[in-house]
Amino acid sequence: MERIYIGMGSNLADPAEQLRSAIEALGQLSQTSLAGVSAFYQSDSLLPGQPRYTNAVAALDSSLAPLELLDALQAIENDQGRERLERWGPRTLDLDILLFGDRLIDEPRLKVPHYQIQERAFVLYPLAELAPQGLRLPDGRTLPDLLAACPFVGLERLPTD
Ligand code: A4P
Ligand code: MG
Repeated sequence: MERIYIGMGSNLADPAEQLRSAIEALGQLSQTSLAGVSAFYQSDSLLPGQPRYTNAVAALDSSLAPLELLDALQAIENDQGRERLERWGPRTLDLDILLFGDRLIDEPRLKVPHYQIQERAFVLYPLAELAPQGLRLPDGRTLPDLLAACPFVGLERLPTD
């Protein structure tokens, strides 16, 4: 079993509902249990002219291999109507593997840690709700280091229900 953190994002077709469906699907993956889910956060798109995003992070404990998990996440994205028209285009659901245990993965289909964790408040703050304070990236940086360098700007934490 390894602890895995998944970044979830949506900016089409009722984003909060997309995230709730994704969480349910993550909870049904084989060899995997859902260990926690952050609050939902809204923020403007990194690309201008797109609808606002809703983002959250989920923690999984899984014995799936990394590429098996990636396949499963892409199947969930497809089930929820994801159409890959353009890179970075608006999407019903995006599931990114942020961290996979303490592994460094550099394969054509999968780079872990996700390449922009450190720049994205909408990833770091929900991650911080779930991860232990002492969490380290494979390169040794801790979560508090990353948070200190990434201000909570433009993020709106939605009330949990
Ligand atoms: N891939 C490589 N590494 C990974 C990984 N760690 N997790 C490959 C998941 N996939 C990984 O992804 C393209 C390919 O990346 C996959 O086929 C997989 O083999 P994709 O999801 O099809 O394409 P994408 O999402 O358009 O690209 P990318 O680079 O994942 O975009 P991002 O970085 O997710 O950016 N603004 C706000 N506020 N919130 C957002 O969530 N997201 C984006 C999209 C832009 N602006 C945003 C947000
Ligand atoms: Mg993606």
